[in-house]
Amino acid sequence: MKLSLVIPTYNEKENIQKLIKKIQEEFKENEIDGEIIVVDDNSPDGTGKILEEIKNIKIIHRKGKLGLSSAVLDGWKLADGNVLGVMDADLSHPTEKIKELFWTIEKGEADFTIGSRYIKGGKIEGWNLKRKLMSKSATLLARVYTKVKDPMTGFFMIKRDCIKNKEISPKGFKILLELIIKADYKKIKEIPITFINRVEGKSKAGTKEILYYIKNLVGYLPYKKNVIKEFFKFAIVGGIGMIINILILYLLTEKVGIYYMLSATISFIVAMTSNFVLNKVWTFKENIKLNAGKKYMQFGLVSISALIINLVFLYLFTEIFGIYYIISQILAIGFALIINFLGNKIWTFSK
Ligand SMILES: Nc1nc2c(ncn2[C@@H]2O[C@H](COP(=O)(O)OP(=O)(O)OP(=O)(O)O)[C@@H](O)[C@H]2O)c(=O)[nH]1
Ligand SMILES: [Mg+2]
Repeated sequence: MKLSLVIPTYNEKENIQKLIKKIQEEFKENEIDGEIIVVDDNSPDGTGKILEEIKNIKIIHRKGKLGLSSAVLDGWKLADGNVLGVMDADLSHPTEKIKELFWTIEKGEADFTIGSRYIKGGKIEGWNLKRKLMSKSATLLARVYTKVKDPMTGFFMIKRDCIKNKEISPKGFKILLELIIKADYKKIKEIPITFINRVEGKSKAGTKEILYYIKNLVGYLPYKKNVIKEFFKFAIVGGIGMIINILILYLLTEKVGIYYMLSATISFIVAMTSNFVLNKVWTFKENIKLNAGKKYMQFGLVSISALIINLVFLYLFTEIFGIYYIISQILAIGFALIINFLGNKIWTFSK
């Protein structure tokens, strides 16, 4: 098999020569049939000029900063290999892992390999807390669509056949998640890597990328109909829970004669338990016995958080925006439902 490794660059003059040298050495030492394709977006720092002096690489010069994802795709268009890869130019990704990602595909163990920072053995060096938190939140949100632990990494390889005739066109930085959602692959494998924060040059990731990311996430919904289905099932279960809650409250208070505050507590617990069971076996199709105790606790915590969010929104809409409280509550329930669903999908029922 042949590997075509794309390196997108924007202002990477301090890094690019060193990186290419390292990759070429890796190819040689490990007898990898590989080519390097650098896609430069007319970097103001002159990266493009430096590239012209390097031997044995393909170069694409684009007019201006057209974005990371499209740079990767343009690079792959020029690729000869049947395995397509990508790697950042800033020396953040370990070149010594190239062989492992490639060989795993060559040996047929997977058709999609990912250099992962978030599986056992992987790590990130040099990020501050804010950066870590941002990355973690984005990764958590992606769990709605995939069980891959690091769908945000910029270091991965995929067999060319997997994306044949697929329309791949993400805006912004995160092309990997789009491939995970749209490509045709049988097996994906995450390989641990140590990510080292760039030493030279500036980061190009910013607020704009966050907005693109959220837009992309919403745009993937039609490709993941099961998520929409789960959401509606979750909402139905919530509705059933509400009926159970009111019914038991009525029966215990009126027929059994229990003090209504106590029957409200009992009915809340019964409804939550029935919601839990229904969501576990029906919405998320899990075996009822799988980690039932732990998951019940998680479900309870998410439910209570959702209730608090509901109340906060109810207050905000009513007091700050002056909306009639019944309308506020309808809106607030909608928000709380989404949070409740996401919390349980991402956390309670993620495995
Ligand atoms: N061709 C091209 N390359 C880009 C563009 N934006 C980013 N890159 C390259 O894509 C890779 C990843 O960008 P980085 O800025 O390192 O993003 P990051 O790794 O999320 O953030 P830092 O490591 O903190 O810099 C680097 O090799 C950049 O040079 C772009 O618009 N066009
Ligand atoms: Mg980087």
